[in-house]
Amino acid sequence: MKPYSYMHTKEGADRSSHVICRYRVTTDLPIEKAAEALAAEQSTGTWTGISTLDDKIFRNYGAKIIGIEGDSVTLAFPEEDFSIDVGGIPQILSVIAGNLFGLESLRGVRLEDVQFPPGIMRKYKGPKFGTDGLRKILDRPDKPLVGTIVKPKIGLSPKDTAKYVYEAGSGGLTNSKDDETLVDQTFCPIEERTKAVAESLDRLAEEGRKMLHAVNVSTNGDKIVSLAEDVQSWGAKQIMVDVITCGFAAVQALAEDPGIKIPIHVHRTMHGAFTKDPLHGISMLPITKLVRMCGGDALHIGTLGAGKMAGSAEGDRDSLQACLTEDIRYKTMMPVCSGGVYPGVVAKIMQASGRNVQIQAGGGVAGHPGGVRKGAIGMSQAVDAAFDGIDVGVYAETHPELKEALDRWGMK
Ligand code: RUB
Ligand code: CA
Repeated sequence: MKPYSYMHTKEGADRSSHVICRYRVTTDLPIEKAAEALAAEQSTGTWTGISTLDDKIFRNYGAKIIGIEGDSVTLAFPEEDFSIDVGGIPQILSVIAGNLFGLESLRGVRLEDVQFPPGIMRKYKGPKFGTDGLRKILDRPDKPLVGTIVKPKIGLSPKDTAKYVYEAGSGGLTNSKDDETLVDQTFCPIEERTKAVAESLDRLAEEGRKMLHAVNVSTNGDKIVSLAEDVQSWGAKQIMVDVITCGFAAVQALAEDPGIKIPIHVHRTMHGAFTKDPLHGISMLPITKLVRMCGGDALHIGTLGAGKMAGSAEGDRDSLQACLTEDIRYKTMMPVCSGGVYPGVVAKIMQASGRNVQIQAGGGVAGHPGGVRKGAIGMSQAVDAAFDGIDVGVYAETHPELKEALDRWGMK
């Protein structure tokens, strides 16, 4: 009755048949002992040697400790530990990001990265639209997409919301979206809002402006797909879902529902509860990989160090790369930079992100001294300038809406 032993697992594992997870571990134990505790908890599921565990089970199904470097521990979980068809992402997470966070012997554990073998990747379809699909709908092949979040998030009626969207589109924005907290409150019922916004989008289209607005369908698991289908039938051209509060399975259910034929914008509200602490929780990188597997078409990844939300530029860059890498079988997913964005930070974001990105601003549009339309013009001008490699300050000299925005908020 041997307890879990590092020596026992050291021989390595074939990456093509294992899920590889890298954890950052903070502990008073020797790091090998901490790695054993992690591997044991997430595979044999107990802390001591047990009579029901034989070498064969251990060899075939036990997590292998394949790397220890400083405070970083890499575990390899055999593919057979996962139950993809029935179980899916909820089951995957309970293995790679489950009870280990609560282990008393570890002061902190952070899941920093995960790599899935082809056998598991094949079971997921990835985005239906992705970056190219969104660009095609918007007829915007090269420039960053530029959007807004309708603000304030409380109190606007469907008519106010539709007016905001029309003004934003008239000012040149390609995207707008509901705030993550707005679903079907009495001040802004979802059916009326969706229909009113659809009219604005149609009017914009008649005027030659293509625009998407993501309607937030975040709700209970038993209702989300039918709500999204309803929203689509009321004229929505894009839906939004809060992935952390609704779950990865909700994103997958929306993406794989044959009736839903519009792109999915994925918000990450609540992620800060486990991404913010560098020593404990889950980094955005695994979240990004899972959202892309499940079929999100666009995902919030942070502002690469430029905006109001905490997040390291380096971590955001990892997520950006995971959205856009062509090394995996799925379509690329649009990275969304949002949170405290205004025209004066656009160049800084684009320097870090490149052109394949959606940049969006709520207050940075609605707070413009000239109103939403001028705010949208100012944001669009900032994107145009940065895209053409022109200094935003210089561009502002001949673009009054941008100048007013820079006068109000400055440059970063
Ligand atoms: C931003 C906003 C979004 C944030 C969330 O509003 O409403 O919820 O983007 O953060 P504003 P993140 O532009 O007025 O700050 O994108 O980092 O998940
Ligand atoms: Ca918000």
